Amino acid sequence: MFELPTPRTLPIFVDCDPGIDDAIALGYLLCQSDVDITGIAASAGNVSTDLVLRNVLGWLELAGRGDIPVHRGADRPIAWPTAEHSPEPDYADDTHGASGAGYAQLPEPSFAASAVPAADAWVAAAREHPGELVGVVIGPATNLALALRIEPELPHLIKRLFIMGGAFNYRGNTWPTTEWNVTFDPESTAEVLAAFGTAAHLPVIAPIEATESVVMTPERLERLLTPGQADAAAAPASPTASLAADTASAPAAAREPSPAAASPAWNSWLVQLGEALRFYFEFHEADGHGYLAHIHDPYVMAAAIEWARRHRGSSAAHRGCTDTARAQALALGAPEHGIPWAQTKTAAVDVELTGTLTRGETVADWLGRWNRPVNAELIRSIDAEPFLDHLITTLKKGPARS
Ligand SMILES: [Ca+2]
Repeated sequence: MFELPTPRTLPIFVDCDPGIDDAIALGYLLCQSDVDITGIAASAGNVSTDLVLRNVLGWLELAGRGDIPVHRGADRPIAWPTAEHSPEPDYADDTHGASGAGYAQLPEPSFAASAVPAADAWVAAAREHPGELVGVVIGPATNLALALRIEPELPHLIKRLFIMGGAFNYRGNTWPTTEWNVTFDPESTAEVLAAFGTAAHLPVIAPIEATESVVMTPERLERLLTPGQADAAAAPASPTASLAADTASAPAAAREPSPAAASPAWNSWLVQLGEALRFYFEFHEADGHGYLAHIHDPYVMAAAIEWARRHRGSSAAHRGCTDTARAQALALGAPEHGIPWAQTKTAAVDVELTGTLTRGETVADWLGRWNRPVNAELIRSIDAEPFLDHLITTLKKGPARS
């Protein structure tokens, strides 16, 4: 029987800098049949804007999703000279490979990026879906900061903002106390946090002390790439295999769809993701973490989508919200709403812009010493095991076939 496709009712705008963990997050996004991907902004960060743009287009091409609008981001952090010949920022090519995609071989895109720049695209998406759009920033916040200069009302047009970035009271992964996205463009994060602190729903920040618990290992990658027993059960199954697949205590791999359940195109996508991850494992090993990878971005994408799913529809209070949810949130330390797979805490947060040793450090005023209003909900810990099971199962199943 012909099945109608799921209506795409959750508008999401993504700003990213793929980047290997960004690629996983984009893969997860492509697997969501109810999400309306209003646009993807390509931000300078892990590699240059040119390479990030190429990677976004390449990963989408591989997935057969040339229909998604992709927008070129700014070339330089907002506080840098705007002259065309301003120096190149430092990129994270040691972490993500010279291309930004590790050992993955991405196809030449058959479609072009949109002519609309990323900052304008943020504004257009927010205006088109007032009170409904969920924004996900998994790269530097440069484009969003530029968008705020075009449309200062963005915090009241966007339903909720989810940001991967920062390191609060934690050793950094870039400088001793700083995280990559914020280090790349500290002024942009500071501007975004100052503006979005007045939003009806506080922006959600997932810093590295939380996201580092989401660890991809060679074993998990193998689970992702190897056909599981679920397929055998779906085809000519042995009674034992069926029983195992139906038993809650069975290993996760036995209950997962195999790549064979997805389309051949998606299988190719996963194979290239595996090649990207091989590079990521090698980097983390060289950096002293072992042969594994901290995958920061996919959690933030998933939390945003799942939160949006639980809060469907237009946020009636998106303008000048004075409801009790926000009032409660403003009580120091009280989370506004349940964020999936996580424990959270609210606080006034800001970015160090002038420290001689700590520029780019994110600071949370846990004890209210600044006497400033709370402006963010911070992920303090992630239930990594159930989230990783969910992530692997989702990626393995692939996008819904149309
Ligand atoms: Ca990223």
